[in-house]
Amino acid sequence: MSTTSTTAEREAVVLGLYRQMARIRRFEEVAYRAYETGEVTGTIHASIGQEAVAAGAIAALRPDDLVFTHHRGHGHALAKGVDPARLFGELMGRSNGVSGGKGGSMHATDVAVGFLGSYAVVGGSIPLAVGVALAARRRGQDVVTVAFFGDGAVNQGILYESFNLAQIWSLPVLFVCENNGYAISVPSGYSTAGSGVTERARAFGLQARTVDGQSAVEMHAATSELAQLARDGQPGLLEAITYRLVGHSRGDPAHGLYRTQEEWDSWSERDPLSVHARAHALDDAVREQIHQEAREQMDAALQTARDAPPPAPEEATSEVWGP
Ligand SMILES: Cc1ncc(C[n+]2csc(CCOP(=O)(O)OP(=O)(O)O)c2C)c(N)n1
Ligand SMILES: [Mg+2]
Repeated sequence: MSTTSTTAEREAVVLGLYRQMARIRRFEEVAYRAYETGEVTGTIHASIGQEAVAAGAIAALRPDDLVFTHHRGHGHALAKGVDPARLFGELMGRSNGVSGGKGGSMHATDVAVGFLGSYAVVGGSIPLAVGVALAARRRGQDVVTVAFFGDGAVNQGILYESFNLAQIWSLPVLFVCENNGYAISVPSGYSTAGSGVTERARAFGLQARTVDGQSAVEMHAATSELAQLARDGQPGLLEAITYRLVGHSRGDPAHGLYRTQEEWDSWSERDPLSVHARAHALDDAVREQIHQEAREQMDAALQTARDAPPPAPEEATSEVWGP
C-alpha cells in the first residue's frame, strides 16, 4: 500500500487480502478431501498455513506481471486469477482443467492470466522465470516475472546461476523463497550451510529481504517495493518465513514425526488468517461472511469440475509440448 493511498483504499486492500487467503484455504480444504476420496487422482501438496505469501505477494503485482511456482502452488494460481473451477478440473483430470486436465496440480498453466505454471522439479521454476524476464525485456514489455520456490531449492546450483544472470543482465525478476523450514521431513538447518538464502542473494548484489510470511500486509509491502526495483532493472529476492500447518502430502500427518506438537501449536497461533484478523481488528461477522462466500464459491467450482467430461482420447498428445 502506498503512503498516499486513502483509508478506503487501504481497507479494500486489507479485506481483499483476507478474502484471497480464505479462498485459497477453502480451495485446498476441498481439494484435500477430494484427494482423500480418490476424486483427485494425482498427488497434491496443500499450502495451508502459507496463504499470506501467495495472497500478499501477488496482490502487489500488476495483472500483466508473470508468475511461476513450485509443487505447492494452488495459492499462487488462485491469487494470480486462475478460475478455481478450472484448477479443480486440472486436479481431477477433467477437460475444463487449465492444462486440459492432462497436467494435474504440478503442471497447471494458465497463460491468459499470466500464471506460467507450477513445476514438480524442485527449483524448476527458477531458471524459467529468468528466461521469461529476459524475453520480456527484449520484447520491450514492462512486466516483472516472479519465481516462487521452497527452501528445499536453495541448495540447487541453478538458483545461483539464475541469481548471477539476473544481476549481470539487470533483469526484471523477483525470486520469492517460501521458507517453511522443511523440505519434506528435512529441517532447513540440517541441509543449508551459512546464514541462508537472503545473505546468499545479497552476495550476488540482489536486493534481498527476509519477511514475515505469516503477514499478508508485510508480504504485500515488501513485494511492492521489490517488484518496483525489479521493474527498474534491479532484481530481488524475498525470503518469506512461513510454516505449513499440514503434512507435506498424503501419508504425512499434520505435524508429522519430524515436527513436535509444541512447534506446530506455536505456528498454529500464527495462522495467517488469524494474524491478519487480529492486526486489522476484523469483525467476526465480516470474517464469517467472507468464509461463507469462499465456501459457496469453492463448492460451486468443484461441482463445475465434476460436471466436465474427461479429456477426449484424441487430445492426449495435443498441447503437451508447444502449441
Ligand atoms: C530435483 C528434485 N529433487 C527431489 C524432488 C522430490 N521432492 C518433492 S518436494 C520436495 C521437498 C521440497 O521442499 P521445499 O522446496 O522446501 O518445498 P515445500 O515442500 O516445503 O513447500 C522434494 C525433495 C523433486 N521433486 N525434485
Ligand atoms: Mg520447505
